[in-house]
Amino acid sequence: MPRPQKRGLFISFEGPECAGKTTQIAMLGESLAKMGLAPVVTREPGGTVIGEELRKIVKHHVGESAVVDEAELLIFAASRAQHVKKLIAPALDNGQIVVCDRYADSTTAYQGYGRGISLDFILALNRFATCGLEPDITFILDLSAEESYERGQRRQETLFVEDRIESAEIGFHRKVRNGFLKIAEENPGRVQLLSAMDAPESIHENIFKMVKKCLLPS
Ligand code: Z5A
Repeated sequence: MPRPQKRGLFISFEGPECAGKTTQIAMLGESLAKMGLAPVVTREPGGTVIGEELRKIVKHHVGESAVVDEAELLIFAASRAQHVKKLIAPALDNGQIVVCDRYADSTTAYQGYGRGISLDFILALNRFATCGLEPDITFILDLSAEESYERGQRRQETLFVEDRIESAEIGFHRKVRNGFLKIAEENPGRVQLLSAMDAPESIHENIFKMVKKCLLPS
């Protein structure tokens, strides 16, 4: 379904669990606020009432009631369809900056490269769910599965909620990481690949520099 030409700026953050997306999004939000800009910060799955309900289903049902791979893919797509039409596209059409914690690349990496579902099918489903809306710029924070696991362990000491996808075996997370690397390689115009092992401040400096370039093209 065609949608009006977007006028705002659409930024997505991607990468494995604990790569620092939340940290970087908060830092970017603060820097943009200092410029007098108020980005719409949102996340997937989630971002709308329906999306947040779907998030609970897909993340926290474990054991016998856990979703099967096919349902998992469709739930992420359903959350995204709702998100694009109800929140992202209207904000962009209104000239706003949208910063999204995960978007369609996560489906390619997790359900495609991780679970092994057909990449062609996922490409078509992503196009359908997003009405073809792609981010202007995507930051992939790259982290090894081992370091992601270590960071997750440290965090779980303070916050424990069972999470079905996070607790998948390390081999799955390695495939996901490689998937993100492949996505970066195949989309050099849109994707910026950054090491998540650098200090948060230094990662932020790079990100902010690139975002400013998009806002104020020379
Ligand atoms: N998923 C999917 O399968 N398919 C899809 O289409 C979509 C999603 C959209 C969403 O989980 C899950 O859904 C996710 C993929 C799947 N599952 N997994 N795995 P989520 O939204 O709850 O969580 P997440 O997206 O994986 O993010 P996270 O775990 O909250 O991590 P993060 O936001 O990237 O990192 P953080 O919270 O900023 O930092 C994590 C920790 O690392 C924290 O203790 C920080 O202090 C530390 N940190 C941050 N930056 C650094 C640096 N630079 N150095 C050292 N330590 C750092």
